[in-house]
Amino acid sequence: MAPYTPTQPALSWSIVGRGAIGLLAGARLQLAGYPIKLWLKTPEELLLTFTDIQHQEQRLLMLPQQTDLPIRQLLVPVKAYDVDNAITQILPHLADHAQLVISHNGIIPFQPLLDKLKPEQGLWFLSTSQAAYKATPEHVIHSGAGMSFLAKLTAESNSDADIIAAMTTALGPLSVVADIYPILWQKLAINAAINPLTAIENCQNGQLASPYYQPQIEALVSEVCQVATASGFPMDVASSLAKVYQVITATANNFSSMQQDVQAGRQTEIDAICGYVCQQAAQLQIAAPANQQMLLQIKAITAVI
Ligand code: KPL
Repeated sequence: MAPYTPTQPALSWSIVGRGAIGLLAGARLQLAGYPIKLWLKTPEELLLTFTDIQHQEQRLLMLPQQTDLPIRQLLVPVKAYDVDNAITQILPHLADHAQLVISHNGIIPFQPLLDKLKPEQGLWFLSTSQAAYKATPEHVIHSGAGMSFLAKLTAESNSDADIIAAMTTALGPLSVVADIYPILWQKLAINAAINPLTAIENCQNGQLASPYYQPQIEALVSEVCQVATASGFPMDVASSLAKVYQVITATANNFSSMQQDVQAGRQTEIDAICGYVCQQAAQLQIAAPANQQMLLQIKAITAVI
């Protein structure tokens, strides 16, 4: 695909929260000349140390979003369970033509979000396999290079090329797709296999390469494939399993986001991952016992933390 060239000077972006992917995107945008503001629960400046993929360190000052200025470009890289709440809070501050890019693990229904937006406001979904983590609350490390997929969920508009250019800078290499669902289901297979097991075992992703976990991984992935296929997104078990094992190898030293959430006593994205698989499976009258078991085990662990 030919690279996109912005049609006007770098547009300013607001980024919700201070999660690792949001700070990675913010750092890369700011370094490329985009004005960046952070939308935080408690508005404050952030003096960020950013370690890029080549281990180069940069110091960046990120300012909080002023609530009196309409937000035109908004990146919402928050957990699946927080998206609705974040957008509801920011809604009164959005410009009439604002473009919003959401990015999270798992699948949530988009319609309730679309229903909140004005006719000229745009909604996009970005799925990324870029990896980043925070060594401290002020230090983000770009720990693994991956690619991202971007799809527009609302009608085309004049600013689309600028959004694509900015997201290429933020989290590229980027591929623009017409339908995000096949990508979301593929990522769901990866997250359903890796995230709950690493959280339950309290281990790095690489430990799942042991043959001990193979029956569980195969069961989880084949259930995701069956449900995705029955939902109209055909997925083959062998190639999906191969992708899961590629990610396990490529991220062997990483701790999954769910392992980190469980260890930090935070809410997890299990409802949008195994929970979504179980919900769709129930509607389609397909059995999904492996995903059901992960859902229940993660709920049980997080209930006692
Ligand atoms: O997306 C991830 C996550 O941790 O949420 C994987 C791909 C499993 C990498 O850790």
